Amino acid sequence: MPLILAAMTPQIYAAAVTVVAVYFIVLGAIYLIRAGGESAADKYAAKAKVYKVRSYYFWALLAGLIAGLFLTLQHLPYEKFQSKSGEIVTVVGMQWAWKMGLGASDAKPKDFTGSNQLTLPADKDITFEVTSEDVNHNFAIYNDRGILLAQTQAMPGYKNLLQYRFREKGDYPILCIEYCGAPHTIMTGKIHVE
Ligand SMILES: [Cu+2]
Repeated sequence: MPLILAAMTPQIYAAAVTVVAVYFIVLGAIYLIRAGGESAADKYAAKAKVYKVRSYYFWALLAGLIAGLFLTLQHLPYEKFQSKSGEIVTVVGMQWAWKMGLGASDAKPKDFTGSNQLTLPADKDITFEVTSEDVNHNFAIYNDRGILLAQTQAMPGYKNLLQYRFREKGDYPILCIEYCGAPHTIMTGKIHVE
């Protein structure tokens, strides 16, 4: 079991929790629909049952919340991000490409020249300064298995900071995950980590 949990990505975990939760919601709805067709006394009994379940649900939720806080808060404070010792990468989104370059940039987003391919070091704190020269985009870093690792909005007039540390060497696809026009899907890039 711990092995299975270790192999689960947050996305798969969220999907599993959603499926289980939907199952219980559907069960509850079926129960209520069936109870609705019964006499007034049965309805009253059904209501009392639901209220009883609701109090169990409350305590289960509270216990889950406390357990969740206990399990997550003990990791605090989160790893301090020493961006001074790391790299800064400027990222500009445009219809329909990414411009990336090493270092901070004072150039206007339209004037910034960059490439949709970039090589970065592994195990170093990287701060992406993300903006857009036209409409809203979303800068998303994936691994080679198609799992989303980090993302932030690329917005005209704003510089959003995204901090990430690549633990493994390899190629990381960059996608835009904010619909920005018909050719949105060609808005890709690649970060090579070595
Ligand atoms: Cu897009």
